[in-house]
Amino acid sequence: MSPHDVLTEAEQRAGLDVQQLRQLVGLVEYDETADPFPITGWDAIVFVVGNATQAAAYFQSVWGMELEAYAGPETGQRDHKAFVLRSGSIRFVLRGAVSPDSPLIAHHAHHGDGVVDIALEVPDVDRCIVQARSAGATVLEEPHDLTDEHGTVRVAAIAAYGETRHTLVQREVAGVRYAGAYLPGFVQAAGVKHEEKRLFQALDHIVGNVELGRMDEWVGFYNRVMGFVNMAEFIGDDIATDYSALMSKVVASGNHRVKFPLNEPAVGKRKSQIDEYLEFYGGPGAQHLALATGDILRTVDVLRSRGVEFLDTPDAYYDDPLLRARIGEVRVPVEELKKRGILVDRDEDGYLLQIFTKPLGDRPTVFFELIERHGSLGFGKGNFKALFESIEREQERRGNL
Ligand code: TYF
Ligand code: FE
Repeated sequence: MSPHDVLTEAEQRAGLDVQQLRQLVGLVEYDETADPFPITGWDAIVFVVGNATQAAAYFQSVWGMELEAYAGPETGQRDHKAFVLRSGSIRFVLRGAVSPDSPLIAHHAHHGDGVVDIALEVPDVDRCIVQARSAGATVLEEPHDLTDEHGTVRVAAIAAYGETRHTLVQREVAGVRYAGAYLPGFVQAAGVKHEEKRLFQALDHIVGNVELGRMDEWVGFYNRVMGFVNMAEFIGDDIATDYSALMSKVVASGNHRVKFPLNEPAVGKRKSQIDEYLEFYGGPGAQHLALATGDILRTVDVLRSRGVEFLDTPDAYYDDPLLRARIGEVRVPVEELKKRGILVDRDEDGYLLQIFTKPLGDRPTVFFELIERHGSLGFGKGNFKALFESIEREQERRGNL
């Protein structure tokens, strides 16, 4: 087994193997001996929300996630509640203020519900911080141990775009793996089980929105600090001015386990969807999380039946004879995709199915994508036009175009 075939703790718990992951999120081979910042994979996505108690219920009952750990006043953490939810190898942590003095209140007042931390599991936190510092990253937390009766986890944190951070989590210290539920201070918890079969099993990518003219700086940040490589898929000037009103480049960890498309607004005829985000989030932040599923049809049906709203796709998208020529054979009749508004794209490696939700909270900021990959390593380039037109219709309905 090569070192980059090592699974994260969350992936192991989910019972996933590397072959399944390869298919779900499109992994590639790479030379890990030259990696200056080795990453095992995603550790957790941490959200600050206005009401973590209710958000935890929403993600369980609607998105079928399972509650696995908790910290709050009952466990000695008086400031805020934190619920740890899981679906497959994806771990969400939802934090909401309890104390009126909690620093989370100012964060939430500024940004609304959003992602504060994209935490990554790494084999060696100290090595990552030496590399990050020498590459000019802002170290927010020096490496330190967190310990409880279940063992020790070593963590540190570096700053990313806006008020987003990357906590680096080393779950094996001095040869011993941490055995607790999530991190020291959390207790194991269980909620009502809503789902026999999980609705999504892995995290594919997280998109960051940054200010006008700063996309290349952030691409450089991930290149320099984390040794991420640039992927071929990008939205340049040409596409931007025609219809997308954004520019985008994608960086990825060596084996593509962690992928970060980075968007900036493009100056166009109308107000960019990225400007709308920046205005309502109050600065740069995480825009969408792409959740990988092996059965996007069923997942969309279940989520719709529970009230999740997706962006619409006009019939013309499916009735275009060029679509059939472009996508070739896919695993279901196009009619089934049309019924649900699922988009399809093909490239030289295979195809993918994808669909986007409307914003999840009150502000037009964070949303989810569902993605089912069949060999394609891309992001749905062939769908950008239809997708961005649909996003703009929603923007217009909100009066922000
Ligand atoms: O992640 C991606 O690149 C695709 C397409 O604002 C996309 O999901 C890009 C930018 C955007 C919405 C979707
Ligand atoms: Fe995406």
